[in-house]
Amino acid sequence: VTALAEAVLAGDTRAAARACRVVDEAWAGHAELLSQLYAAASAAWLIGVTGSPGVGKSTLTSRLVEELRKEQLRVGVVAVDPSSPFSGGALLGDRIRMQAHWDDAEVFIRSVGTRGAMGGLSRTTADIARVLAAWGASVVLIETVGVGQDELDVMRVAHGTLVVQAPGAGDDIQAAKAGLIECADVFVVNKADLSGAESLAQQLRAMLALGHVTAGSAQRGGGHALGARLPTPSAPADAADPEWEVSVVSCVASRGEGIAELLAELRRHHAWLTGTERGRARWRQRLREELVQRLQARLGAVLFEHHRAEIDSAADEVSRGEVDPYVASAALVERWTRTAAP
Ligand SMILES: Nc1nc2c(ncn2[C@@H]2O[C@H](COP(=O)(O)OP(=O)(O)O)[C@@H](O)[C@H]2O)c(=O)[nH]1
Ligand SMILES: [Mg+2]
Repeated sequence: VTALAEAVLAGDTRAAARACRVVDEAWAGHAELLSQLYAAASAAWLIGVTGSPGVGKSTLTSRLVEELRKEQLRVGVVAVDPSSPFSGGALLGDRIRMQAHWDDAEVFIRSVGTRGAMGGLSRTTADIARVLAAWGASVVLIETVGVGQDELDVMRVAHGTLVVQAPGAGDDIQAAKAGLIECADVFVVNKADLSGAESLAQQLRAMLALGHVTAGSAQRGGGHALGARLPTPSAPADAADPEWEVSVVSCVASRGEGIAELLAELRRHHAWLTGTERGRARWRQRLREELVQRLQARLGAVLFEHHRAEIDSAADEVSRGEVDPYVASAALVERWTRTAAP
């Protein structure tokens, strides 16, 4: 493990590919490997790119890679394709759109095609992104389809998240899921060459303005989902420590238009995240969520392994109708927490 970690840290591409497999398939030693890579990986900038199928995420990602390569930066790309049954397999279309970078030794493209058995898709994606970061990528782009909760959870590992939308995709604001909208640090209206793009951008800006209102009501207990990551008007306006204002950038990814502007906006977001109190507090919160997720996965596994016999016999009692699952689960937890107490 240490030899592999050292090779990855030295920037060896084949070692990075191997480390990706170790992590993807949760081979023995994968946690130790990741632990050895973590410090170096923390230096990288992780950018999430999400949105419905066909809006142009892969095209946009490829253009962002191009832009970053102009600055001689090493870049990693993690394409999340949960529907793919092939481990490590990417959609053919993505391969074609990324083709420009396949023979560039400074670009590492890796797809996550399976739901990792250990802690799910978001765990695997975060870990793969960190391997690429440890290999030396200054920026890692993570492309995922914004459909299920799993795919959205993936975005939590990113410092900044782009939510891509396009006109005529049957994907106007009304159709967009609240979860997807809450992910956004920057909205991209792609396919700005098509009619309807300007109106889509206007709708998004109007929705963000509305978010100012609903975010406040969420804080007062209204619980409006939209408010979660949007600026809160009830927070005192503080010029020295501003809240991040979600913005809207228009692009024509297929022609490379608007990409430099988009990257500049992402950098502005990153400067906010790392350079302000509120930004740093948000990032700490995100790291805490990851820790809790990992704890839940590990505790669950330990618990089920350790108490398998008890769980089996409780399941038998439930199936015989001797007890209901509410009482049975409460009784087990009660017993375990009592045993665990000092
Ligand atoms: N008109 C137009 N088409 C685009 C643009 N960007 C991407 N496309 C096309 O949209 C389709 C889907 O692109 P893709 O990047 O695979 O979308 P993804 O599924 O979100 O990754 C492809 O045929 C692209 O060529 C754009 O800015 N304008
Ligand atoms: Mg794609």
